[in-house]
Amino acid sequence: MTADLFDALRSPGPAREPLAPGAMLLRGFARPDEAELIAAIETIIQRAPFRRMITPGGHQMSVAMTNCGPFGWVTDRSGYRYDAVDPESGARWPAMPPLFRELADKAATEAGFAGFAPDACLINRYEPGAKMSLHQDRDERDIGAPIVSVSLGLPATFLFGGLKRTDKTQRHRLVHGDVVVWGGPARLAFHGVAPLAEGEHALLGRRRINLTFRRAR
Ligand SMILES: O=C(O)CCC(=O)C(=O)O
Ligand SMILES: [Mn+2]
Repeated sequence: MTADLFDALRSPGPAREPLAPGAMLLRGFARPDEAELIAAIETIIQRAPFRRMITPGGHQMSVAMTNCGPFGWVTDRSGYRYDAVDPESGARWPAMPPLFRELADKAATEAGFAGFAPDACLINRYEPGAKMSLHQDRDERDIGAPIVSVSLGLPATFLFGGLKRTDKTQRHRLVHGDVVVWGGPARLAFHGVAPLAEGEHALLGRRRINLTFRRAR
C-alpha cells in the first residue's frame, strides 16, 4: 500500500472531485465556517454595497458585485482592472477578514497549491436569472497563483471548460459550502455560471453568494 493511499484511508478529509489537471472541487469545504462567513459578508456590504457594474461593451452585468481586501476587481466603460479604491465611495475596500484568507489558503493547499496569499476577494451576488458568461480570469498580474471560489446559498450550475473558449465544458452543480480551486495547467481555463434557478436558501434566501479569491498583484 502506498503512503498516499494509507493517508487517504486514515484521514479521508473533505470529498475531493478532480475536475481537470490543476482543478479540484472540494465538497462542503466551507460549511464549518458558514455562519462566520455570512456575518462577515453582511459587514462588508454595509460599507461597500453590492452593485451591478457595466462592462467595457456597455452592458450591465446581471451579477451584483463588491470586494474586500487590498485590491478589488472592477469594470466600467474603460475596461476591467484591479483598484485599491471602491469607485462608488472613493474609499479603500473593506479589509479581508482573516477567516477568508485562512479558508482560501486551506482550500488551495488541499488542492495542491500551498502558500496561497490572496490580495483580492471579489464577492458575487446572484439572484434567480443572474449568470456569468464563459470567461477566463486573466486580469491578475501573476497567474502562478490559483483561483479559489467559494459557493454559498442557492445551488448553481458551474461551467468548466478548457483553455480555448470553444473547448467542451463540463457542468457541475455547486451547492452551499462547496469550494472550487483551479491553478497550474488549469489556471486560464474558461468557466462560467448558468442562469440561477429560483429557490430559497435557509441561510441566504433568494441568493447565491460566491467569493472568488485571487492574487491580483
Ligand atoms: O460565481 C462563480 O462561481 C464564478 C465567479 C467567477 O468566475 C468570477 O467572479 O470570475
Ligand atoms: Mn471567473
